Amino acid sequence: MKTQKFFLAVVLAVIFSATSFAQVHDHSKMAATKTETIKVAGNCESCKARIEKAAKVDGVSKAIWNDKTKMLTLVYNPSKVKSDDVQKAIAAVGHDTPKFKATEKVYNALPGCCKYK
Ligand SMILES: [Cu+2]
Repeated sequence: MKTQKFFLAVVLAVIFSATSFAQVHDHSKMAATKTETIKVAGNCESCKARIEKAAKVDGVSKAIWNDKTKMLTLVYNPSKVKSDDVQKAIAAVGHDTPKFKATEKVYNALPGCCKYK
């Protein structure tokens, strides 16, 4: 009985480590890119340029903001950059995202046409 339990524990340990290894392996294989759409507040063409420029941080391969839908399409490498970091960078130049808000100081410094509040 004791040996049986021990054997079972060994089998389980082997299965567990094999599964976690497989997961790690899979993860590195699919770490290519992730596409996400994020709502970003803004108005015009200069907002678009500002948002897209701010969103192009290291690890972001594509950032396209639509001034009609206010949606930013983001293609990025999740192993290099997090969506939150991109949203922080966008908020830092004056544009609100669902998670991060622009500071009043930065917002007030935006040109008149870009005041979205
Ligand atoms: Cu604008």
